[in-house]
Amino acid sequence: MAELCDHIWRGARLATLAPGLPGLGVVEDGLVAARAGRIVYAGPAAEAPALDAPRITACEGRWITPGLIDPHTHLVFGGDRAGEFEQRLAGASYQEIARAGGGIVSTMRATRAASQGQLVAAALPRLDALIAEGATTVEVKSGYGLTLADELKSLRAARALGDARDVTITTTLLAAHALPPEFAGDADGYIDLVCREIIPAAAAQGLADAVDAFCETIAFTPTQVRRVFEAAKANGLPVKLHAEQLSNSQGASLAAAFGALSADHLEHLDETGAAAMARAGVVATLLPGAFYFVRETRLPPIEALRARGVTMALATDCNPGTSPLTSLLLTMNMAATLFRLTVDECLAGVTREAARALGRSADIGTLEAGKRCDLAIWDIERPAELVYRMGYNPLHARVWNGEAP
Ligand code: DI6
Ligand code: FE
Repeated sequence: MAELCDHIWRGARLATLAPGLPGLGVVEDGLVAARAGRIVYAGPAAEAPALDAPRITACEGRWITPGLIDPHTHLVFGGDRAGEFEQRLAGASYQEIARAGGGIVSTMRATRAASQGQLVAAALPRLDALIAEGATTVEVKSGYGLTLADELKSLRAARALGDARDVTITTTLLAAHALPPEFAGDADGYIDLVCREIIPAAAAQGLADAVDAFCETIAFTPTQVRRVFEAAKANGLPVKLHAEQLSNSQGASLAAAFGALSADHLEHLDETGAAAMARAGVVATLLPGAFYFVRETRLPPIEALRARGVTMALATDCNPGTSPLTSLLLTMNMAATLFRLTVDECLAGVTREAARALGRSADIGTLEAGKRCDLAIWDIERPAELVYRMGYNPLHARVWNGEAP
């Protein structure tokens, strides 16, 4: 007797991304079946068990990939920085803009002034842009509140985004993003607040899935980040790190020592850092949108990462200052064009490896039985089209948690 499912997609070409299969794990005449939001079968139609479902969708040769995953965004913030962008085009430097009250502090002020509902309303169009291109999971960081109340408000706004749309939101507490002006000259005092109050409160209220920090000369030192990581561990939260973006602070090695899920940016990563990441299985999350927008010229050491078997995820880094980007398709194009990633690396970067960067590989990121049925169905002839084109969206349909429109 045929096993009853909720929905079957047949006549599709699959990029399963299943580990163990070469490349994208392509299946030419593929079938995906789902029940109760989970994949029951994904593979060759010829090898499928007897399945039936009240809904059967003929995919007419379209490609199905896992739903896309954006594993690094700062989607929740108040205000915007378009005016600052114009000033920069007119020749103003970051320092001049910051001295005039702009930069990250202006976003902090607008975020503090906004209610949770206003933050949600501001973030929804950004989230919708990601969803429109097949994103089914999006990580959202706090980091523009920089007080206990405003960091928790930002995390609640992030969680509320997941209630407002059919998408999985994972939240990351990034209280150690920048030094708020009221702590000027007392970074250690602010780190005390982060470790003693903000991390424990976010953990106790179940508002954070992970803790992140910005390890940089313009942000926090490795010693301060270590304290943040120790507090995260003490509160049972995994860590990740903005590391080696503008200089080499040995942040990646520090992240590796704490078994971080990922180290992100990495333009200034050295051999020692790459080796430490490889040993600890830390995912390298590359952010080509930030690289592009700040007109960075130093490339992340892709060859060293490949040689050591460090897997690479890709993310938009959507934020108002250095990456106002809400397209994972364009992110893949930038990773290929600017970083010379292959098509297979790009697609794995926004699916299987992005799931690893969130510690969610058991649940999402590939088309495999038992995982959540998050699918992106594309009007394309070959996967390279998803990486090759710029500003064109070939998404045909998106399935989140087995729910098709
Ligand atoms: N890295 C960055 O480039 C941004 N934050 C971070 O951790 C800058 C954020 C901003 O300017 O608003
Ligand atoms: Fe970031």
